[in-house]
Amino acid sequence: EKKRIVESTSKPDHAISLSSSHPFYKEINDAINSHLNRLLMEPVEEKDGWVCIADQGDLKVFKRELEENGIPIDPMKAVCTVKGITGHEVCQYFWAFDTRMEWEATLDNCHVVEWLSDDTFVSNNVIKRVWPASQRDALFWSHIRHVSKRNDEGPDCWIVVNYSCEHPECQPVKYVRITMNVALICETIIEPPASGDITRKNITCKITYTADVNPGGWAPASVLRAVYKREYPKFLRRFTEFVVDKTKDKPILF
Ligand code: 18C
Repeated sequence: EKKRIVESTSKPDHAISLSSSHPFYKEINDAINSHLNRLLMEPVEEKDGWVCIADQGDLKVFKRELEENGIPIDPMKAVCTVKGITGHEVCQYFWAFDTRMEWEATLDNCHVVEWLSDDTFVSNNVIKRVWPASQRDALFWSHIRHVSKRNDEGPDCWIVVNYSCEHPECQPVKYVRITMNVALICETIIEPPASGDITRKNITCKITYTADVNPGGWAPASVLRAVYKREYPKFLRRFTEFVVDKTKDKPILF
């Protein structure tokens, strides 16, 4: 049985995992599976309309230009390799609500609307306004999961999905509501030392990030595309540096 806590910033007492009778249960499992399948089926590279908009070696961002009724909804994909952190750590910090404002540079504020279980909550992000467009917000469930190897080829990974939803306690009355389907998927590569324990020097995290965002109403395409081109690489750099910094003196969370 879920317990409802409004405006909470820390994890309250709630069910360990989401009940199969919860209205979001199927949607969450479907979204996780479709992201994992997509990751296995489609390598992140420049083909089929995908173009690289940032190449910094260890960090690459791709987009595919797409419009719906004149509104740009370009899907974004990024790959990033970072030494010294695990996929579990990266996903834990991407999902954790209490530290979101420490790495999110494009938000005015955010709050938890409802905790659904130990691994899932609904939150509201209010995004900084970009002139001349109206201010936006987003309402989404956020779910974290460890996925064990499905077979010999399949990856062992951690995944977080942030997926737009509705909630009676957070109606879209004040801002234009964006909708999104965002996933962060991480694999950990371990190169064991010849002798001794595994340290942070022996681990590398391979991150795949995908974002399908609909800005929810008119937005000037050229401004939006320029903001994305600047902000997505910045977000990945800033966020992964944040995780490196937060974990450097902590035991490795495998
Ligand atoms: O995935 C990220 N964060 C998650 C946790 O918060 C979550 C959020 C995803 C929202 C993603 C997209 C927002 C798009 C907003 C469109 C706004 C339209 C404005 C009209 C412009 C003409 O999953 C990390 C997300 C990293 C997002 C990078 C792109 C964000 C663009 C936001 C625009 C606001 C920029 C303000 C810049 C001011 C900087 C000082």
